[in-house]
Amino acid sequence: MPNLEQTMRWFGTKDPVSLQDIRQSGATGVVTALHHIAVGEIWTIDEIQKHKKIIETAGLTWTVIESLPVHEEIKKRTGNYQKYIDNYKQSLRNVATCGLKVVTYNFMPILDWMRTDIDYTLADGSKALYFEKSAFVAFDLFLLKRPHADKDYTPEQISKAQSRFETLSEAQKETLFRNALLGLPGSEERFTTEQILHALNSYKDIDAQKLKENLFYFLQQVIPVAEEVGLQMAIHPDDPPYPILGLPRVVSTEQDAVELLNAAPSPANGLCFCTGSYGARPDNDLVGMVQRLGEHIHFLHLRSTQRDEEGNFYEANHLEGDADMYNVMKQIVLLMRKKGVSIPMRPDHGHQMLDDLTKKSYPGYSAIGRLRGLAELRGLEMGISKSI
Ligand code: DNO
Repeated sequence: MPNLEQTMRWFGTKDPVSLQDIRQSGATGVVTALHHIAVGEIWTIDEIQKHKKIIETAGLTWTVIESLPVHEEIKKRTGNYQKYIDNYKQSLRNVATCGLKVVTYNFMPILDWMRTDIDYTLADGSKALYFEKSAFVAFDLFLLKRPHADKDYTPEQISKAQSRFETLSEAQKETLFRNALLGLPGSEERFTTEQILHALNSYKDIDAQKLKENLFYFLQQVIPVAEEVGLQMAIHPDDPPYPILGLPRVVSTEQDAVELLNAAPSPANGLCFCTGSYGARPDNDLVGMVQRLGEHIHFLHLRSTQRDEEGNFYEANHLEGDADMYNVMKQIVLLMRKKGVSIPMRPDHGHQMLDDLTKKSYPGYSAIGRLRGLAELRGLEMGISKSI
């Protein structure tokens, strides 16, 4: 009977969580990327092999890439986008040559995930990642001062943001600014105000329709190559799953997923089903999505969020919060049986807890919090699997 392939994310040799630590979590593999290669450049066979060797020497496997990032020119379909697509195709051929199986990527313009607080203290003293709507609007209007940002919010949202902003000390304003412009997970780089405003402006003529067309074009180019070399592409949803900072986001709902799958029909065209990202919207039916889209789920990020009516959410313990993890897992177990294959999974994020609290790690990726998540999810899977 196929079981989940249990993995943990690893950011490479600079990651404070080592491969040995990951091994002790019970994971059999890591998901990782060549973080040192600039976005848009080709991943060479040599570099991929070097990375793979380090992982295998530690007794772990590497079958899932997270991420092979898509260059901004491709998302905008400007400048050298065709060259970057050709490079992407070459990277796909190279990773397949090295025996990798799944390629995770996303199509979020400029920014990846967005949180306003990376140290949100919960009642038990552990710390979680938090997205607070009013703080975010305050960041946009009063710190970033994005031109015409007020058009994107209701008068009520603006006045709430104003009140929230008035409660912040100078130090808290700085932290909010830093959190919001945090670079990609696994990187310590941050945008400056000028850089981000310039980047935002470069999307001024790209609405959701146009971004979708650009995504579909990209898929029609790369999916045939992925299929030919036996790779599975897994697109990660938007996090949070709606437009931010005036940027369109087009991988937020079940309908978005269906459309992108239909744009390039192939067994290679699939999803990274992230229950935390899709689940931050109450209108995404996670259990139904596994039932209906399961055939295309190539990789799983399991995580839950706790939402409120204002649009705030924090990352809950993996088995708590709004995601119905029991029923999601049950559908996944049934899906693997039906397909007769294991699906790779990682516990997505985790709280900073116990010794994590005094150690440095990438936000969301401390060792013990993720270990707790993995342990709970693994137990849930076994319990369900043995009882049905
Ligand atoms: C955050 C991650 C995302 C994800 C990318 C995939 O922790 O889930 O940053 O890696 O969006 O391309």
